[in-house]
Amino acid sequence: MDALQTPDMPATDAPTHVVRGACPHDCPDTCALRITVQAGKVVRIQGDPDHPPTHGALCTKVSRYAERSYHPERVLTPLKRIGPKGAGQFEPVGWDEALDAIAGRLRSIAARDPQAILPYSYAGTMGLVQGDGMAARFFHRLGASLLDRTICSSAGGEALMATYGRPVGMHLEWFTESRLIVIWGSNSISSNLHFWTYAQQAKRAGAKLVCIDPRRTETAEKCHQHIALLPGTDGALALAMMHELIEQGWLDADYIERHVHGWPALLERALQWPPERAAEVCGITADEVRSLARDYATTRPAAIRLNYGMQRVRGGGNAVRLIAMLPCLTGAWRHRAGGLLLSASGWFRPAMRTAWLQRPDLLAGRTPRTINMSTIGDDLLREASPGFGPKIEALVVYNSNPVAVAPESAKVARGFAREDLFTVVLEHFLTDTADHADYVLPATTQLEHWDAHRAYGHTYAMLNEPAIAPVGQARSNAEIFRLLAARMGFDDPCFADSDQAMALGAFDPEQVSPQALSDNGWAKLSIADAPFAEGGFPTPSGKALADAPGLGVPDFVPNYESAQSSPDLARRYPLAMISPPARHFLNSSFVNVASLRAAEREPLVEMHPQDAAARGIAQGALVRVVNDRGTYLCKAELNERARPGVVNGLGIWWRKYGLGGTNVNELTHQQLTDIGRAPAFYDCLVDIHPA
Ligand SMILES: Nc1nc2c(c(=O)[nH]1)N[C@H]1C(S)=C(S)[C@@H](COP(=O)(O)OP(=O)(O)OC[C@H]3O[C@@H](n4cnc5c(=O)[nH]c(N)nc54)[C@H](O)[C@@H]3O)O[C@H]1N2
Ligand SMILES: Nc1nc2c(c(=O)[nH]1)N[C@H]1C(S)=C(S)[C@@H](COP(=O)(O)OP(=O)(O)OC[C@H]3O[C@@H](n4cnc5c(=O)[nH]c(N)nc54)[C@H](O)[C@@H]3O)O[C@H]1N2
Ligand SMILES: [Mo]
Repeated sequence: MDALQTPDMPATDAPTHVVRGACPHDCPDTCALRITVQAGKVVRIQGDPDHPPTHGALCTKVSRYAERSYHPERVLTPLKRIGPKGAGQFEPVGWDEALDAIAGRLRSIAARDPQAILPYSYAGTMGLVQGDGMAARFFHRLGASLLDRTICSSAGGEALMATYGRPVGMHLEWFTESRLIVIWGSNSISSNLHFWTYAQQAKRAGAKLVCIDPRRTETAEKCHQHIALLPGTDGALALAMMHELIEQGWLDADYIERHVHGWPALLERALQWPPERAAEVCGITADEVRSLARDYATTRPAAIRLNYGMQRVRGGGNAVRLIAMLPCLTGAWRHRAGGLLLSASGWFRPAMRTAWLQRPDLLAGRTPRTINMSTIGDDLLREASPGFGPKIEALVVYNSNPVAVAPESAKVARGFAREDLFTVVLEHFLTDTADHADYVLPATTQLEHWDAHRAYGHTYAMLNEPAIAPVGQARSNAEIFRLLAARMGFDDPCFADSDQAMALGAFDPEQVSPQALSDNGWAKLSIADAPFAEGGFPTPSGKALADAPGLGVPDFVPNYESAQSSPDLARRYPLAMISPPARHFLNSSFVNVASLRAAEREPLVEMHPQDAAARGIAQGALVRVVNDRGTYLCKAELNERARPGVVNGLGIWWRKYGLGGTNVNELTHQQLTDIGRAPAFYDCLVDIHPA
């Protein structure tokens, strides 16, 4: 945690002023920023000391945000392709030329079938305006294919909806009062730093911290106990914990009776999971299962910080449903420092003016098909068919780098390389995806535009004011879609709304005080301290659902790829590979910031020394990580962060900064999770050979 002095800024006597901002990145922390500007330049970015979750501290990456915004390789003019697809050869063109050409092409495709046009975006910025604000209005009016935005959190998100009615959970702040914190599938120090600050306060006050993670992360090292289970086996562990709660008489019968629906059927299932059975599936000891259950049941208040790492497997949705039942069975929700937090995003839903921001009514009765962003590799390679609809002829990408981040990337890259595909990419940099564009349009960064933000790891609404004028000829995403709308002849008045008006109008003023937003840059939602102490889950019955409509009672669902579920495959590819985030990158963002890339050194796969010895692989050796889908070239990092049988391919390098133009998604597949249609990135068998 270090605040940054932007390097190489001339010291002048010019006066400075401070602008309030919000970190735009896809991270649970959504920090409040204080941006110091001098002579029209950002000279310093700090965390807001008054915003409780931020507490004046920023991560290393965002401390370097000015370095990213003033990066010499930033795209500063519109670019037109002059080389083969994917070669990244462009010439600068004027805005009018680029926008006229794009609107002309989109219009001619839309005249045949607008569903042949696909927007592709994720959370490069989580802003409500520069995310799916004006862009959503544009694509709704156009009648383009809809995008199912599943790449990150939809397995866990829909599992929470099935259990609690919405993705809601504990307040971040009360973790300080917990006596037991189970950090489950989260490397908090790396990807949820501000939660870790609260957890440390609890630790200093005597709380026990337990980490459940196949990898011995820096977070696991700092907990009292680390349970290194096999990837994709969390559901079995949760069932065995329930078994112990039942057998030892640790259930809160009164809470269950009043606030849980469907427990008897789940109880029957849990009784089939004695600790020995789960231990076998999870690759841990029965004592570990028992002690976890005992700690969880007998420590008050007990909190679970679940994160998305554990849901990136076939059974991720069922596992989240099972884990989300645990605090209902022990009554942990009775205390404000007990319960569970996976996502807080659902708390914002009633306060957001989503229909106004996104205008789905502009579809005017049309019901375009939906394309799942997680199967973009296959879908770009599909011909027209009655089941699929028209071939995808045009892609408009913003806030995402699918060629690097989507699963089975050889297919994704092949799809993006189609000569007949028209691709527009709104970007800050020439990413692997932008390299495949017909036109690249220069987008503003968070320092240069208005936005409004919700969070998924805390309960403060946030406002971002522009600190500086756009760098070069950059324009905000919203402005680019506004200009395209005008050229397409879209005349609904909503296409004239300014970025500022959209940011200030994003929240219902009755629920999020506009005064607080503009005075502080943030405003806390008003939610009870212990929101489910007396039940009141946002389900129709107000009860938590062990048995959910359409889904039934959750169960352990084994991985697609594991020794147990696919023994033939496991004989050929005996190592399970997970590919969690690298600490100094944010997904594939920041890979091009030299100081952060230097901190991550090289594309690495962590292996246990035993697994390496069996393959004649030495520390630092160049290796080929392989399966039937592809080959990833990287360096072997031998250490005990990896448990035997599991390797960690840290993500997500740009392919062009990788070795041999590869990254870890060469190996991942496009099969989807049980709930939420999400990718199963961490459900992946490989083998490793010296290169
Ligand atoms: N520094 C940094 N911060 C980030 C990101 C980043 O790339 N870099 N990414 C951001 C994004 S997009 C997201 S979605 C969030 C959340 O990101 P998450 O995906 O929750 O990332 P992590 O907190 O690293 O947690 C993943 C942890 O889960 C572990 N894991 C993998 N498989 C399993 C399993 O089957 N079971 C269990 N119990 N654990 C498993 C991994 O070893 C890893 O330590 O983080 C955000 N924050
Ligand atoms: N193997 C493996 N693959 C993974 C994961 C994993 O753990 N393992 N994690 C998955 C997860 S959780 C996620 S969320 C996805 C993330 O995947 P993406 O959402 O694609 O995230 P990034 O790679 O950070 O790319 C975001 C891009 O948006 C751009 N951007 C940022 N702000 C703006 C803006 O204001 N305007 C425009 N036009 N562009 C902007 C950035 O420059 C960046 O290139 O990756 C997934 N892929
Ligand atoms: Mo994510």
